Amino acid sequence: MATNRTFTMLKPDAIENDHMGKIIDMIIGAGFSIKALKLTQLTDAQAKEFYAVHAERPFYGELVEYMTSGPIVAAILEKDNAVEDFRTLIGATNPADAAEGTIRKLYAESIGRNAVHGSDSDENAALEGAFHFSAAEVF
Ligand code: IDP
Ligand code: MG
Repeated sequence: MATNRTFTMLKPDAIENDHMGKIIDMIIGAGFSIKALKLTQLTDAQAKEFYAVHAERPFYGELVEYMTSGPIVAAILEKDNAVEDFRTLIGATNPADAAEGTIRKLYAESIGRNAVHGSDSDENAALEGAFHFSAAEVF
């Protein structure tokens, strides 16, 4: 398993608010290289499966509705220490708690509509990347 890759989604609010280019620029500027990239929209079934770990949480329905509400950008990113460094770059889940200069501090609307996803482990990065991309789409 590649330990130097992570998976991200630019969420519907980021695309809707025209932050796609600025966020991708920040990601590349922070030293990540893009190994797969697509603009797509999650189906209800895909969003439910992707966030199945949160199925019992009170915000699950809201989360699935939001994540299917418009297009997202999905991407696989490569860098040394990719998972941890990307979580640092995006900041805390709630933008109110996110450090200055992080993607969520700059661009997230709220704890729910928080602009960007980042995998939380190497194992989940590999699973999430494979969920969104076929082998031929990954470089
Ligand atoms: P993370 O994205 O920082 O890893 P998680 O706890 O894994 O945060 O939650 C997944 C996603 O669920 C969050 O990014 C956010 O969009 C949504 N979410 C988390 N907590 C809440 C909440 O309290 N209210 C509404 N949505 C939430
Ligand atoms: Mg998470």
